[in-house]
Amino acid sequence: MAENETLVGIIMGSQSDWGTMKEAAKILDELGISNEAKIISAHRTPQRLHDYVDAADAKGMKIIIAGAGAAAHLAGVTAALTTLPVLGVPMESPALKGMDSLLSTVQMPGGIPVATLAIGKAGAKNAGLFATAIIALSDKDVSERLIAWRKKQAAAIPLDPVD
Ligand code: RP5
Repeated sequence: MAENETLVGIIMGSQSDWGTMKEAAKILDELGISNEAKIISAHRTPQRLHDYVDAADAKGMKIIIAGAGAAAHLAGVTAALTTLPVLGVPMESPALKGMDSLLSTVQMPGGIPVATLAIGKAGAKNAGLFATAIIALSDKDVSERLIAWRKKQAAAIPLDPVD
C-alpha cells in the first residue's frame, strides 16, 4: 500500500450530514485507518459523484461509506458505479425520523448491493467499524487493533447498574 493511500472514502449528501458522518471518521481515525470526507450528492452534484467514484477506483480506495437522508439515493448510485464495497448510512431526517432514509438506502434491487447500517450516529460509527473489519481480513495489524478496541469497549461497561 502506498504511504498516502486513502483506504476509506466517506461521502455525504450535505453539510448537514457531517454531524452524523463524523462518527465514522472518528472511529476510523481511532483505529488508524486512512480516510477522507467529502460532500457529494447524488441529486445536487451528480457529476461530482461520478468523478469521485472513478478516481476512488483508480487510486486504490477499498471501501466507500455513503451517508444521506430523505430520498437517500447516494449509497445506491455509488454502488451502481463501482464494485467496491459500499456501506450506506441513513440519516435521521427531520420529517420522517430516518425511515425515509433507511428504506431508500436499504431497499436496493438485486444485483447492486449496499450494506446498510442503522439510522443516524450508531450507523455511522458501525460503518467505520465495519470498514475496519473488512480491511482487517487482509491486514493483521488492523485486526489486532480492532480486537483490542472491542476488549477496551467491553472493559468499560460496568457490570452493576447504578441509581
Ligand atoms: C440529502 O438531503 C442530504 O443527504 C441530507 O440528509 C438531506 C437534506 O439536505 P440539506 O437540505 O440539509 O442540504 O440529500
